[in-house]
Amino acid sequence: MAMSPGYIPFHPNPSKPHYRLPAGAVDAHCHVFGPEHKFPYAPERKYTPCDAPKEKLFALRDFLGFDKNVIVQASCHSKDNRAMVDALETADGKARGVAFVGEEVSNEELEAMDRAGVRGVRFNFVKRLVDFTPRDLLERIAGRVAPLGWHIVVYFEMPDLPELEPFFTALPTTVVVDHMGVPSVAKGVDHQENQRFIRLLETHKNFWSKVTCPERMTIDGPPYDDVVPFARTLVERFPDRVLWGTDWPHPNMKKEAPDDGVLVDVIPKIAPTAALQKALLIDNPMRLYWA
Ligand code: 0GY
Repeated sequence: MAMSPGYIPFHPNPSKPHYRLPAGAVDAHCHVFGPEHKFPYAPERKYTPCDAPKEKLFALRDFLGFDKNVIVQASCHSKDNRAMVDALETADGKARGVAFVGEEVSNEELEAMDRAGVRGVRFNFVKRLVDFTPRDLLERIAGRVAPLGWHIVVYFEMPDLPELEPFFTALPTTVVVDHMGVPSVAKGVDHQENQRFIRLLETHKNFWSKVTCPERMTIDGPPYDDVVPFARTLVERFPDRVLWGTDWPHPNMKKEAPDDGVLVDVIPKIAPTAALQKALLIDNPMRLYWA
């Protein structure tokens, strides 16, 4: 199957970051796509990506200086978690995963995924990526994964937070928000929309945020300085509940594929001290995924 029209493949040769990652750093948000001949894309997908197999992900991990990956199931594979689980099983303990499941998943399947290194499920509320799922169905899934000690990753865009917040705050697990809830850079850090998100983390200690994807929010483009204040605010206020990741292979970018080396160089701007960097890159992901 050909890539979706306009789909931009990942950067062919990212630069070496200037920032040297601490030993043991975790890339806590990335994906594997295909290869399609082995792991076909889901019929209900909203886009067909460029293959981004585990070998490429592991090579990028080593090139950038990361030690481990957290591989998040993306919507183009929908509920078929085989490519992600295969990557976990062949990563020598250096990868954990977040799955996407429906109610039909059996307890045996959940337990097998747990043994492979899955530690969470993702609820995706971004309308261009997935169809609507009734909240009561998601509540039942949450109730089944909670006893495994798994967390729930939520992907939404900030204008939708008021509607989703009551559902989120009733979840019985740790809740990890993808990409800072995708704030509007034009509106600014102090806008009530973003302040509402900060209050959510302040009030609910089970909420974490990934301080990821400046390339999806930036107006000015690389090196993404216009997004830095959003991420830095979260890192400084919630140093023990933030995660960082590349988002490789960067599905559905509109203009250009980001250079992963340039993305890594954002880290010291959003986590300006060695202690914050250690929390963001090592302590937090290790606590959530390898404990
Ligand atoms: C991301 C972002 C995107 C896609 C997916 O599940 C997905 O297909 O996550 C996106 O297009 O915003 O988290 O990598």
